[in-house]
Amino acid sequence: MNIHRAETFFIRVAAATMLAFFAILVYLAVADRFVPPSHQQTIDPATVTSTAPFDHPGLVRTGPNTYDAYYVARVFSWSPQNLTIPLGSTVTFYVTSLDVVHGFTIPDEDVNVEVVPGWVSTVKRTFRKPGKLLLLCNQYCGIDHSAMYASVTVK
Ligand SMILES: [Cu+2]
Repeated sequence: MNIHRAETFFIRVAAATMLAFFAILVYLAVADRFVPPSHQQTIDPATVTSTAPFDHPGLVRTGPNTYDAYYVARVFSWSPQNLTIPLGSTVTFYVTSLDVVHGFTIPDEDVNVEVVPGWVSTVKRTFRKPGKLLLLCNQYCGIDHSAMYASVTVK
């Protein structure tokens, strides 16, 4: 078989590029521990509603100005539907899903995390502006996806 020199050259360049990308990927995954920011806590979607603290979703005070907020997503609602957060506090959200993939989004506060059944997604935010914020689902999750919203009041 006769392969032209130029073709051999470009096959080698393409193979070297793929090997370099693979080496970078392995380095980031192993040496640099490059992992998603959350999705490290698992939960059985079938028992979420009977597993603490998700059996009573809502706000839990953890310090002088810090809170944990537990949210459960299901087609097509958020629980809790309304949450009041004290102005100036830092809230860590723990969000999980009972059914399909949802997106936990508070657009006005740059909060955005994917919610995958079987996993607990976390995101932290300090609320410095008072007001009523919209909480949306930003992953198409079914026919009534557009009705999947709730509110967060900061005061
Ligand atoms: Cu949804």
